[in-house]
Order: sequence, then C-alpha cells, then structure tokens
Amino acid sequence: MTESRVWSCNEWDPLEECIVGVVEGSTVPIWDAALQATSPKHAEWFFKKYGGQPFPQDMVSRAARELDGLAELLVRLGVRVTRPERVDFSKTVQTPWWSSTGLYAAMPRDVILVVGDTIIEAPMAWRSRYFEAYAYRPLLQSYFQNGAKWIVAPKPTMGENFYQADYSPDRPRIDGEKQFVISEAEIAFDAADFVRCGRDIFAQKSNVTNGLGIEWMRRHVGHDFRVHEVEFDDEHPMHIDTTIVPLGPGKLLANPVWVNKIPEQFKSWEVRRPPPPVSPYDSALYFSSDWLTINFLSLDEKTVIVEEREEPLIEFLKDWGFDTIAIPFRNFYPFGGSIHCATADIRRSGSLRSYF
Ligand code: ABU
Repeated sequence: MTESRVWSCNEWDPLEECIVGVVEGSTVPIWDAALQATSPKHAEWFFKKYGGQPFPQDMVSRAARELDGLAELLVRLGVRVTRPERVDFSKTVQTPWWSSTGLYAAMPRDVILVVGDTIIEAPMAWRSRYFEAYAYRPLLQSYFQNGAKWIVAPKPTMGENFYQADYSPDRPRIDGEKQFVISEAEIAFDAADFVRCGRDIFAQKSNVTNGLGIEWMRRHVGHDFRVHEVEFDDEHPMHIDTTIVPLGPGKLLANPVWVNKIPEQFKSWEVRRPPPPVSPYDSALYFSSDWLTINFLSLDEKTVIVEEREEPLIEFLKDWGFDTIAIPFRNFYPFGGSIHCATADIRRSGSLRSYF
C-alpha cells in the first residue's frame, strides 16, 4: 500500500487530482415521474422522443470535445485527471422490481463525494442511474488499492413504493411543506446535494436526496464532520451546486432567486449574488435550470474555471478578486451540468479545518 491520493475537505483548496466525466455512451432516460419532477416543462418532448435511445451523436460529439478540452486544460495546469469507463448505457438492465436503460458517466459530481480520505459512492435515486457508479469502479478500485477508504451507501430498490404516487411538480408544497417525488421509504441521495466547507457539510433534501440519505451521511462521515441540513426556495431541487457555491474561507456565492435566507452558519461570511445567466429560458437545457452558469470549478481559492459565454459572471468574479479561466462548455449544458458537475474532487491540498 502507498499513501492515499484521496484527500479533499472543501470546494476551494488547491486542486491536485479530479475525475472528469465522459459523455460517450450517454442515453436519454425514459420519461417517468422522477424525471418529470426536476426537468423543465419545455424538455418533455425531448425525453418522449428520444427516451431509451442514445443521445443524438452530434450532441455527444460537441459535448465530448468540450469535456476533453477541460481535461486537457486541467492537465496543463498540473492537475492529475482520471476518467471513468466509456459504458454503453443504452443497454436495458433488469432488477426484480423494474427494468430501465441507463444515463451516462458524464457527471461524476453526482455519484462520488470525497470527504477527507474517504470516497463515498452515492446510492442515487433514478432508475436510469442505478448502475452508473460501475463506470467509476475501476478508478475507485485503484484509489482503494492505493490506500483510500471507500464506502458505498445502501441502494434503494427504486421500486414503486420508493416514489410518491401523488407527487406533482405543479404542487411542490403542501401546507408550506416541500414535497418531493422520492419518499422516505429507503435511503437515497446524489452526492451533488452535499457541499463541503471543511468540518461542516451542507446538504439539502431534494427530488433525489431524502432525510434518510442525509442521516446516513451524518452517521458515516464520523465525528470530525458535522452535516447540516439546509432548505432553500428552489421548488424543484436536485443538486445543491447551483444554489450555494462556497468559494473560499468566508466567501459564499448564493443563488439570487433560490436563497432568500442565508443559512445561520454563513452569517459571518461575505455573501454575494451572481448576475443572471446570459441565456435564460434556454430550451436546450433538458435536465437543469438556467443556473448552470454558477456551476463552475474552483482550482483554488483565487482561481475559477467558468463557461466562456458567461461574461457578466466573469466580470462579477473579477470584481470580487478572482482570476477566471474561461472555456467553452455550452454544448455540455444539455446533459444537465456544467464544469462542477462534470468533475469530482479526488485530491485537494490543505488540512481539515473549521470555517465557522
Ligand atoms: N446538476 C446541477 C443542476 C442543478 C440545476 O438544475 O440548477
């Protein structure tokens, strides 16, 4: 055994190694209640037309060029980059409860969370993502063999009882209480519903993460970490990384629409609101909100990699004292994420600290 390469406690310490996803093999998920809960209404036609089939080849090629460009940039900047397997996700899988085609290995941030020296493999909540982690297994196996800890959260069956039969995206609250398409019947979470700030980890319940999932995380990260459940005003939440984006000790970017109340813990931090996205209501955003604009990657607490068309955001970040590296990434957006989603931290230097 050698010393583990896996170590990351926050979103901003100097990045030394990360996984960059691959988009080849991506398959459009079959339209169901879980997808409907978070997809923009304008995207329904896309899933109904292509569900179960590979994403159109021209979309894949354009997005793959941008992803490869990101991977090459990171390598040039001295970051070690690993990539998952290219898997054909159009194959149908069968469990005792259901059958489904898959999705992709394009968004490692959704599947893998590194907390300290431990890799946490998320159980996920969509049937199309049930086996997604296997695309990362050769990498995880090698990190394990090099000394990392690796834990896999229990997977829900994703049977009928797991989803709320009476959930409607048009009624996201009942008596003021947020409703979600997944139930509390079994543990579920996507890794991207957690954001790390040293000893403090913030998590939201969403249409892919339930209370049991957050509790599972709380019990497994150990006494060095505190998991705080936070709630925002996104009525169809899925993934926290376009809602709050911690950029460094004491600096928080907060979504101007969904974060009306800053969580108590951040009260002493400088909180700023980004400008609106340059292409709001983009009909090619099939899985996500327009706020992919702030789904960018910190190389360290001064430098961020952002999408090149987001000029108002770039100016805003420069005014705040950040160095920005702008890259083309717009063709990746239709797959549901930007530069943060397309990567997962494996190693950032720095030690475990409390920032609150
Ligand atoms: N996976 C990030 C998407 C979050 C959003 O729709 O804003």
